[in-house]
Amino acid sequence: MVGEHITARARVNVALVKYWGKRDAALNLPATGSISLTLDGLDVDARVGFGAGEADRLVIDGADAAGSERERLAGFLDVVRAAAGRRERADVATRSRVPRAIGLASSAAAFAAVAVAASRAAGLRLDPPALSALARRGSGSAARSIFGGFVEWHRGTRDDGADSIAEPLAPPDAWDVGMVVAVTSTAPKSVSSRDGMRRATASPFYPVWVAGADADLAEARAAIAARDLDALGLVAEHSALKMHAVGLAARPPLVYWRGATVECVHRVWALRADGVRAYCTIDAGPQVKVLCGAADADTVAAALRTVPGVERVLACKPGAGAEVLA
Ligand code: 2P0
Repeated sequence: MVGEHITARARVNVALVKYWGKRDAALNLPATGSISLTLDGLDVDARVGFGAGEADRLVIDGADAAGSERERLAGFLDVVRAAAGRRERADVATRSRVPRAIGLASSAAAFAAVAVAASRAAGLRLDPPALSALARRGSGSAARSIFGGFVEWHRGTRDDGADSIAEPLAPPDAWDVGMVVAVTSTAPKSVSSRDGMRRATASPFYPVWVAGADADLAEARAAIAARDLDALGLVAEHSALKMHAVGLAARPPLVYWRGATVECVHRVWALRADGVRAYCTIDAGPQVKVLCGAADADTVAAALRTVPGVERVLACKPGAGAEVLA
């Protein structure tokens, strides 16, 4: 018998205090907590059902999943099946509205959407914290995309990861901020986040990175509670630059930036000198993401478009958490 199909939607998130390193790679348990903003408009829909048959049917953006992508998704479905005590094959189709060319990883949105749809299709009724713990098994940052707006993912201390879950800090409509993304390269990245994190762990700066996380988290949490954009922006820039410093000092080194990446950072700092409250963050790739007041997003986007090497600029608003569509 083929069970009911469920469709769910989840959105990408951008970390303001970064997740960069694991205390358990199998369970995706982070070495530090992190804080992010979920974005509107960049989402993934996942339709999942369980039923009779031999092999999982896994379709990503209209094409059969293959290689490591298939392995990772099938492995995640095994986690759902084990939790639900089911053995049927899965029927999964995901559709991404995160343009591949913009270099914003959609795995957080994808695994959050699959976690919501697959758990429900398998007969589990999980609350948002449990969904967050489940999504984390697919991709660490997916734990945060279960919730909308500003979100904190806790490191947790338990070996089984039960307390390494995200929680909302402020809903998407609580604060009028924007995030402007400057795309500086659409080439596939040379080192995946997963491999980059592994390499960063051996950097001589890694212990310093881990030791500073709690202070950064406290600063960001307080800034969000006070709706203090300057305080949040400053700690976000600090966290991102420290994350990249860890990689620069690794052997072999990890350099995600292109020339235009650095030029965008300088452009944002020049805007700040002119009184525009805008702050950079950079993930495991060459794009620059700029946190600003919603009213300044057009000014920031226009400035970034003038930076040589910037291919595309995208302005986003805070987005909602993962949801069941049908
Ligand atoms: C973050 N990144 O906090 C950090 C900053 C990239 C740079 O989370 O191995 O795809 O699946 O847990 O979640 C990207 O890493 O890695 C990421 P896995 P994930 O957003």
